[in-house]
Formats: sequence, C-alpha cells, structure tokens
Amino acid sequence: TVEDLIDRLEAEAAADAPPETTPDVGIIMGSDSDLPVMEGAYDALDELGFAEQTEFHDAPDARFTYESYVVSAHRTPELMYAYGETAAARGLDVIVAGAGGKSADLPNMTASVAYPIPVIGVPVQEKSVDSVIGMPTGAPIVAVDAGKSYNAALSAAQVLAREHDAVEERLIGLHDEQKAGVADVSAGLHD
Ligand code: RP5
Repeated sequence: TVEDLIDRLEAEAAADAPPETTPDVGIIMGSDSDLPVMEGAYDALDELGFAEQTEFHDAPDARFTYESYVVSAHRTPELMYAYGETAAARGLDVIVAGAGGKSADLPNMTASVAYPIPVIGVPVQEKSVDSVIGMPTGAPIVAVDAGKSYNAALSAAQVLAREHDAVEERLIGLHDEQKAGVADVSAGLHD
C-alpha cells in the first residue's frame, strides 16, 4: 500500500545507512503510463554503468545505483511529500522526475519538497512543459525538453560527477562513443 511505501521511505531515512549502500539517483514518474518516455532515463544510467537498486541495500557491490518509483502528485500527494522529504536522508544526490498531462506537478512539487536536492524535470509531453518549468522565484527546477528523459539522466550523472571521478570518466567515455557514432554515420552516408 501507499502507507507501507511511506513507512519504508521513513525507515530508510532513519537508518543512517553508509553512502555506498544507498541509491544515488531517484527516478520517479507520475504514472506507469509515463514509462515508455521515462525508459530513456534508465537507458542513460545503464549505459553509464549504474545498477538498478530495486530494494534498499540490495545492490551493495554496485558503486553507483538508481531506484525508481511511481509517485503521483495528485493521486498520492502524501507519498510525493514523503519521497521528497526523505530524499536527502535516504542518500539520494539528485532526482529525475517525469510527469505528463497539463497538470504535470510531480517534478515541480518534488523539487520544492526535496530542496536543496536538485530535481531534473521531464515533461512527458509537449503540453506538460509549462507545468514542469513554471516555478516561482526561489523554487528552482532544472528541466529538459519534452520526452528527453535520456538527457535528464545524463544531467543527473553530471551532478554526481562533480564529486565522483568515476562518473565523470563514464560521462566522457559515453560522449566519445557518441562522437565516434557521428563520424561513422558520416562515413556511410554515400555508401
Ligand atoms: C500525470 O497524468 C502522469 O504523469 C501521466 O503522464 C498522466 C496520466 O496518467 P494516467 O491517467 O495514464 O495514469 O500525472
């Protein structure tokens, strides 16, 4: 139940677990119908060598991990509040939050509650952009263009890279692969 999930988040927040056992990136989305768009965030983190942590502490060997939850700002506001409020104590460094529709409030509300943990917002559709980015002065959010969850996860990794050389190296490696890919495409244009 939602209450069980909230209890779990609060218990994890109180556990004072060592940083190497806690998830680094949180991926949340307003509905499982957002998943096809949010898959890009998983793809980017997988390409960067992050491991998915499906249960707290179940990936102790992975140096960098992410977790993911469906959290609805409108259907489960109490869960959204608990997720944002416990984010820092649970060891998250950055959150990628996606929502769709015209009332795409999960990213912006989570950014308010989790502050100063940065939230990278993903408008799941074009019509969600204003809702995600339209924050008042003093309530910051960083956001990508509609559907660009892959970029959101790269931005999340950039946040981690300021403190972790291994993540920086992986980001540079991925960029080099993309550069090589562009060159390969050019070479094949007139084949
Ligand atoms: C938003 O409402 C969700 O992020 C989703 O994009 C949209 C529709 O949700 P469902 O009705 O498909 O569950 O809050």
